[in-house]
Amino acid sequence: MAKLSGIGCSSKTPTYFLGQSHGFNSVHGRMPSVLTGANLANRDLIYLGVSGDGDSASIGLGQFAHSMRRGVNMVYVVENNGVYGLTKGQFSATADRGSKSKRGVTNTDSAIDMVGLALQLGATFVARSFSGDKAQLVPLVKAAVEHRGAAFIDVVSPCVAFNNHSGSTKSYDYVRAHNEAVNRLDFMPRRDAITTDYAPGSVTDVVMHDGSVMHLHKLADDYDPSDRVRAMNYLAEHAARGQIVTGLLYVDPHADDMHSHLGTVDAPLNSLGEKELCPGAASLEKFNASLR
Ligand SMILES: Cc1ncc(C[n+]2csc(CCOP(=O)(O)OP(=O)(O)O)c2C)c(N)n1
Ligand SMILES: [Mg+2]
Repeated sequence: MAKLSGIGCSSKTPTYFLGQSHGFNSVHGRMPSVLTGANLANRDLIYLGVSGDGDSASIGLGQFAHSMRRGVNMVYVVENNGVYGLTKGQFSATADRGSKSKRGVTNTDSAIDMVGLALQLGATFVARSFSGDKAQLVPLVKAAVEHRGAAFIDVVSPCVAFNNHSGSTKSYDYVRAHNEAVNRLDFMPRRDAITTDYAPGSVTDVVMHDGSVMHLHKLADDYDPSDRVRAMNYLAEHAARGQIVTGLLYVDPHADDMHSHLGTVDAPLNSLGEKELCPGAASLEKFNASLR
């Protein structure tokens, strides 16, 4: 397991768990490129990137975008509180227009919806949840770990110090009042016997690469998590009504990751020796000839 992060209260999270894992606390907004490099060198690790809304939607927006479109095999978690918590509560790029800071200042800029961006950029597993809803969030994280490709989870995480007051749209009270869950997820690892017992139409099963199964309990009848374009519309329609859509919003169970796009060898690149890396003049000649 390799856990990587940027800078912020959120990016401190990997310090608090998985003490035996590889860890890298990178520069502000640079987690995605450091993670991409590590993943290229050693594809045999589980990659977990933890970031904040400032780290990923402001200084690191470009890095976030390219890790999504390249399909880097990772779980990318943004702890989204709508503020730069560590530097004492300035509005971040995900703060809703019209929401108020703790000091009463109104935010006049449009908000970036990271879920909308991830969908548009080609992420193959896109979800949103709430730090106050463990029952929804934990299976989403488990399923994201088993997904092969870029898995993005936007976790609305109220900042109790700077953004949990009545003018905030990222407070516990506001999110509880406006949360629209599209589905509930059970995650069944492959080692378990899989038995199903459900009323037809109320559950959708998604089989992952390794054979594990996601049971999706539909809460919104009109919601189809396999349709990227409809997911984008659904998100936009509900955002216009002030609703925060949560759950597994999009998944492509047949997704591929960056290594398969690039056609790299199965062995981690950091394990290749001189023989594989310098195959000799004859191989070079053959390769050059193929380009002439
Ligand atoms: C290059 C650089 N610019 C600015 C900063 C100052 N800085 C530290 S954390 C931060 C924002 C963090 O916001 P977010 O990612 O939302 O994390 P939170 O603390 O809210 O979890 C900023 C601007 C920095 N550390 N490095
Ligand atoms: Mg933040």
